Amino acid sequence: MAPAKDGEFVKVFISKTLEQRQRIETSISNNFLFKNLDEEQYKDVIDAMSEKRVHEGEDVIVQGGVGDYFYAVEEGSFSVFVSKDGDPEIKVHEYGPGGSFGELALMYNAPRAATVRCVEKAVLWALDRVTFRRILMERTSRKRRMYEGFLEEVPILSNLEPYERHKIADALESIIYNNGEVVIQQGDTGQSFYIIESGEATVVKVDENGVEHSMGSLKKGDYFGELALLTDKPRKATVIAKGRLKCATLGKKAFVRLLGPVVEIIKRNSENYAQTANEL
Ligand code: 1OR
Repeated sequence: MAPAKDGEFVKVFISKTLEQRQRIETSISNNFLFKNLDEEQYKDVIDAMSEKRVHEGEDVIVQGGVGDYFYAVEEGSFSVFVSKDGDPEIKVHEYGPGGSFGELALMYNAPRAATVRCVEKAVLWALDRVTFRRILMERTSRKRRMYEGFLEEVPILSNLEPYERHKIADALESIIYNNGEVVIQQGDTGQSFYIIESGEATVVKVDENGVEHSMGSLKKGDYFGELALLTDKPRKATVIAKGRLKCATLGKKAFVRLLGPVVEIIKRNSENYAQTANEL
């Protein structure tokens, strides 16, 4: 360990090989909590991480314990268990490569909210509490706060666990469109899913004879763009901003992973469009 001074912080530096650094980079490359770090922050996070190997059946985190580390998963898998009021524990979640856990106790100075148990021999990268709070906490809690109230009011997401909405918040990015701007173009390949934060959008569809039909409008809390992601088919309609439109967007991979619990409802809802489109 060779500590280096940075203002009031003593940076944590755990020496590692180039190969270990590359493995960390791969493990966090698709993790939203590590997005948009500047070069120095990114380097500080990698410098501070330590490798932890765990075997099947080992508890990395025990519910009620004190928060010391945040973990990013390189390989292996984990199950998450919660026990309420002394009742037997219930499995509530799973993590695999690219996932991360253990942020809650560090963010809120709270006891560990769940037990995280290794299911399949794993390699983890552990980040100490001080470095987590200094570099990753601000952006994470800002985003969770920013989207929390909004996501609670999105009808399709209202029945999710608060923690599931937090994970969605981590992955959302807001985009603003001006009046008349095309958000989705009929025929394009689908990359993202959209939820309207404010403003309105109109939906139009051109039929095989080139005739344009208005398919209605969308308002705050409505979502669109799910169909191409669910079916892997081209966009079925064009969505245009009506006035200033602000959307929260999720990329395709995050949509599939995070909206898993509501995908069946989304699919059922989308069958209504098929009916409307057939009536054209
Ligand atoms: P922690 O520091 O509290 C346990 O340590 C970790 O398990 C926690 O951070 C999260 O990273 C992770 N509720 C609470 N923590 C969860 C949950 C969860 N899932 C994963 N963790 N759920 C709500 C259960 C009522 C599951 C939601 C899908």
